[in-house]
Amino acid sequence: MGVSRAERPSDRSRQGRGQDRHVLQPREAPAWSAPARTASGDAVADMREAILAKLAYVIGKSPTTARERDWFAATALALRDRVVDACMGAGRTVPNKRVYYLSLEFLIGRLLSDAMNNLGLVETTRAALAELGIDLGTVEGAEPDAALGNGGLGRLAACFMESMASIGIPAIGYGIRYDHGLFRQSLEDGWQRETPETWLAEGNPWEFVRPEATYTVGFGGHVTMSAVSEGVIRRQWHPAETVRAVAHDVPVVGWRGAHVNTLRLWKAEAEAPVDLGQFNGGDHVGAVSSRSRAEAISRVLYPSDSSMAGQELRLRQEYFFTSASLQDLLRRHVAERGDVRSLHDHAAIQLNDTHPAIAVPELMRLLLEDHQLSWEDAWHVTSNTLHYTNHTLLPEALETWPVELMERLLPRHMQIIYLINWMHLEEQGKVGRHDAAHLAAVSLIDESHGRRVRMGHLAFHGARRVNGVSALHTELMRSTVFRDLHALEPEKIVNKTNGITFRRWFHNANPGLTTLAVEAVGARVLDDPEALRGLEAFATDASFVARYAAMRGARKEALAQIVADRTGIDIDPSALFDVQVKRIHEYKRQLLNVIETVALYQAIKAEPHRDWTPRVKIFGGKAAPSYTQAKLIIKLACDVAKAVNDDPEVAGRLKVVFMPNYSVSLAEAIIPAADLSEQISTAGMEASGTGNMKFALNGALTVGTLDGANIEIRQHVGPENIFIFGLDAAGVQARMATPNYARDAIWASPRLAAALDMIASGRFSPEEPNRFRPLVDDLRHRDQYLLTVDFDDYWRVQREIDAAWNDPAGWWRMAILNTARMAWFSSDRSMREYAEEIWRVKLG
Ligand code: 26W
Repeated sequence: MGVSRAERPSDRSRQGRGQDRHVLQPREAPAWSAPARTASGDAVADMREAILAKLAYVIGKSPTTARERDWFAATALALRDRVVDACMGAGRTVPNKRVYYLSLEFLIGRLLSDAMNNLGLVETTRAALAELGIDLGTVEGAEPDAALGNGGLGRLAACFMESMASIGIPAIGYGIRYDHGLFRQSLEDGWQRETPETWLAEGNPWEFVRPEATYTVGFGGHVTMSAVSEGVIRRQWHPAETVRAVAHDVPVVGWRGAHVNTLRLWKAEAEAPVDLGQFNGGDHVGAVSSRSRAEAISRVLYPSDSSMAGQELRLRQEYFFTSASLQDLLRRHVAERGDVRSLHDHAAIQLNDTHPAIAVPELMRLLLEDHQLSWEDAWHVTSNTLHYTNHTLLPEALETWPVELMERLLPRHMQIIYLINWMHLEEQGKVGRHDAAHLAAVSLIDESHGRRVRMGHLAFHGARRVNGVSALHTELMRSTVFRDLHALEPEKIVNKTNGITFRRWFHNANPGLTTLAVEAVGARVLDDPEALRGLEAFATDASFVARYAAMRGARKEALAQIVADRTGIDIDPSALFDVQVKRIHEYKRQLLNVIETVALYQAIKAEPHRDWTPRVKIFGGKAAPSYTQAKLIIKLACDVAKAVNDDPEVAGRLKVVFMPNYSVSLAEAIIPAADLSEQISTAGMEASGTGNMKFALNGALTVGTLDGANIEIRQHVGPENIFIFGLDAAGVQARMATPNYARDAIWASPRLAAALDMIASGRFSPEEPNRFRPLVDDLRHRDQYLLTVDFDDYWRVQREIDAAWNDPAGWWRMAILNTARMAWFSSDRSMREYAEEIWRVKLG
């Protein structure tokens, strides 16, 4: 065992590594973690000895030589043993039906506090470490985030995994064990720089490697035909290249340790580490090149969640994990049930967006070729087992793959897709739909710009149920992208509004607020979020309000410290913290927020003596590395921040911060400290949003458009407790059809015109006056996302918010009512709905 290199603090700070280590919630003992206070001496001693044993015998360190990271690994390994105990204790009976959640992304974050909290071991672990002179918060901070996802879709998958384990849905999540998760973002003079993320650099104490669960995945090659009997032809694929998929299992423990599920992540390995023939022939480089080609598949997460890049490696990733997962679940099914024909009775497969949509032809292929089913039987099983969730309707994000690429990489799948499509179009003929426009609209192949496979259509056609992620989004699926397919099968599309796990986003992220809730309405609230409703009675209770406000104040002070550490900017915790954190995308309209900031800056400078409500605008989020416009928006936010923060005339009224390297851990520190949550996407474009739910649950008030789940949040918290502005989805559609809407909107709004002029003038970029022209020119001439149209109403509602802030009793009442009324947005509720209405699976 090697002795680890001594840590060099100077290196760490230079690379910006380890900077997330201090993203921590205050970890005062929460009164509600019951075993905690009563953590018996025995339990603490057992935990202490378990940690010491891991430190010595697995890490090979003594308490005197152990670094923070070693203490983390030892603690995680000790906790993992308890997870295994919980798993074994739950019995090893075969469930009647399992859910398989296939997702190219799982944006997990840290697991230690999740595991401790769900096992009721927070206080035991804290006490055990304290006896060793170690602070639990420091140990938690040493865990790297597992950032195996980009944003909403990946984080949703992580919330769903935790909820399924908590409510007892037997499930296995399948994904890729990327060596490098989402890139690390730094800001160099306001410009985003990306560096590789290295979460596995010191191993992953949570995972179990399962070499016995290894499958072969093929690529390329050709297909042969052979006559089996009169009129029966079998086709066989002979791949040119094969890659091994090796399972790595992360246990997912549910609330109170009642259930443990598995997240199975595939690592790509070469069939042979070196080609010995080539090696002995002297071609040493060639001998290892097939290895690098194979291993490249699980090397890195694609960092775009907004546009479809169409690169071959991405398709290889999609097929790699889908094939391995289907082979694995088929093997398990046959071992448990004997007959593959009953797969749909015992397995429900959920495709998280179209990224695993190749499952449609792959499951067909495996059933036809490995299990010798007839086409009809294979299609019956496939189309009753698969289900598909759509997460976006933005045209540039809808996956399509060139037929030419599919034929080269997956020739057998392309044949199967052709046959599925042929039968699908034949069906249309049988019901009298011969018109070319209709057939072109429902075809799985888009012939309009080169020939491409429409993965959304493929997933839709192959699935038993298709769902959207908010009421509005589901309605728009029916009326836009899937209109023609929906007309053929009107029962197929159902809505399943997203949710968030309250264990991470309430109990763990906000122990102070959770304690208040427990004190007010009882410990039942930990198991049944509907009990939060009882907080309504406290919304005007002076003593409760004071404690709620004090709790928020403490989190704002903690965030102010993090902001100062990371950016050098001092912010005043008594100001209104106005937060927009999420991926940077034009449709999310961070630019609208920045322009409103500029307009506010101008207004304060014009009337410096008015009683302006002190505000801190906090931004955070990553731009896809190739998304030039998004990167320019980050730069603008940083340049505006510099000008505003340096201007003594607005000091004490306005500050602007762009927090670098937004992550799950940073979200856990920011969200409980927010007063205002910005959810301002162009109506019709944000499928759901889930950050919106996290903020509202933690008592931030929302300023938002009638988009995605904002609409349902308004229904639950009440229209008087949320700030809505702007056009609705129908209004957006109508306005887009009118010519020159941007020019007219700017003409009608001197305030907007002045803000745009100031940005275009180079006021924020004197060293490069034209830097932001592309942003302003786009708004003046195109404005695809209707910023100009919504600006005045956004300004109006922001001033309404200023006024509301100046009535503290009213503000806190609204905040508390938000917390009290958000229970429905628990991902436990989402998962129960999927279980009953999509998967038809019983809770364990
Ligand atoms: C092919 C490139 C690509 C990659 C990922 C395109 C699109 C995606 C995702 C589907 C984008 C995504 O994360 N969508 C988000 O899903 C969340 C969970 O349902 C929703 O809350 C967000 O509104 C939606 O943008």
